[in-house]
Amino acid sequence: MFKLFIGLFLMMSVLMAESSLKLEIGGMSCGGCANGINESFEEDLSKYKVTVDYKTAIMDISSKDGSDIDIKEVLKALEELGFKGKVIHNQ
Ligand SMILES: [Cu+2]
Repeated sequence: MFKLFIGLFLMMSVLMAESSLKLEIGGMSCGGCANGINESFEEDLSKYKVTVDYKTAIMDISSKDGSDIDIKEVLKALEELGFKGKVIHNQ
């Protein structure tokens, strides 16, 4: 039983490690907000390729070198800019 748990945990860890993600962004009030997020990531987190669409409130993010995205780091960066990110899709 214990081994099953460990197995499931390892499987989940693998599934949760993603090199590209979609997030829903809360708190944007205009297209400038989306641009601000894009620019901020280009400056401070340029290891990620980021596209933010104000109309859909969706952010696409992928790591340029294919490594796993540090989701905590991404959510923290968004929070510091005044936005709330929520992962909506893993692929
Ligand atoms: Cu704005």
